[in-house]
Amino acid sequence: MSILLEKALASSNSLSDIANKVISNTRLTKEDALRLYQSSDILTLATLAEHQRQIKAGAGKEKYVYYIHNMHLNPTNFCVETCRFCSYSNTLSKSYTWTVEQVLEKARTRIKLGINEIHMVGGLNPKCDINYYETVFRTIKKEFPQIHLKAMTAVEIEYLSNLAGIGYQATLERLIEAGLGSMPGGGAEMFAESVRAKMRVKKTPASTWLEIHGLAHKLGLNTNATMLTGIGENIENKVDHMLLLREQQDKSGGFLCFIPLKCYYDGTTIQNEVSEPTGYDVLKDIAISRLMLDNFPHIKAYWIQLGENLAQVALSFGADDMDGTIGEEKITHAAGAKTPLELAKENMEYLISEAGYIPVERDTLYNIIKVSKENCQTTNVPLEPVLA
Ligand code: V47
Ligand code: SF4
Repeated sequence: MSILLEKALASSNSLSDIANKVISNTRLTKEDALRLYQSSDILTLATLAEHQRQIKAGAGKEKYVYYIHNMHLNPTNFCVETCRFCSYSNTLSKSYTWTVEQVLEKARTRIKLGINEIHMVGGLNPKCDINYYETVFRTIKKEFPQIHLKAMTAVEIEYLSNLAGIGYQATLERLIEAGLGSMPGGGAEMFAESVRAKMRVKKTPASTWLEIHGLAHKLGLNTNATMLTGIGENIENKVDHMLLLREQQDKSGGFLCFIPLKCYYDGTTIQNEVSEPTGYDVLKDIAISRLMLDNFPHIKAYWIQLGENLAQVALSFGADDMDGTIGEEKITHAAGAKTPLELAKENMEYLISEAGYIPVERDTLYNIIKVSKENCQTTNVPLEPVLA
């Protein structure tokens, strides 16, 4: 047992009862999570989360940190919803909607560079109905059968179902038939109704978001889950959000990864009504989610929103995934993120190994593609421009 873990267990430590639960693999309660959020003993929290990360990783993989060579692809930014934190969506006059051929052209450029996943999400646009997405998926899969399509949030599934007048399960079945491989975790925002009301989130309440993920799991799809912070929530809202996800995972078991997100405010009017998460808050979200979501295999430090430096630190707070190379991020950059739009694989490996972990390139379902050598001599390389 490490010295830090022994210190966490010492009876003088105010979190020692929680530390004992973590070591003995006893599920943490809502009260435990609230105490962890209220505590300023961030190093004990990190120690416990790192311990849990290692247990989940399995023997021989304790130091593995995953990343994926992927692209984000957003076919439309027109959206019928008006969530107050969103700077990505636009009204008709300022919006874009790509044709199937334009989507394919974007995909081709990146697929040539060796990506193996397309992460595709977009606004809720009546022009992009289920027929549009079926055609998009089929066209991509016909030309590139090896590419994994991680696409459609539960919010989009709800919208497409309503447009087509069919059930969620029928919508999912049609999209799976067309090539959908898994679903990302977006659109969960904060499940608490009080926060949603303030942020004017009318779409997909918690029960519907969870129902759609449960159905996807039943149909054999893996999915992810997110939680958007910095939108006027309190710590109880965050803990309740995690508890709902943990309960759903107990029932349906198909979540692969949890991603705490952090709001950016450019182009929104909410700055003065909410408190912006600090670095401390972000690290607590990562660590506490690792401890509370004991049935989730992976916790992601999304470098686009955390920044590369904080994402590196998050690896010592329970995160075991740094997401991907991405290609061209639009949603957070529309709201003022200053991180690069993309990172080369070498940069991802550099960040991970500099933080003391072993970079592992993975596919969407966490099958290992390449394990870097333990002391890999990676360097931070400048990116070649790829977009025309
Ligand atoms: O659902 C919207 C959030 C999400 C803002 O599943 C904002 O692997 C910050 O879900 N500032 C999309 N965030 C991103 C997402 C995601 C990202 C990476 C990996 C995965 C995965 C999922 O971004 C939206 C919404 O919650 N968002 N506006 C904003 N101003
Ligand atoms: Fe539309 Fe999603 Fe933006 Fe809400 S967060 S306005 S649903 S694109």
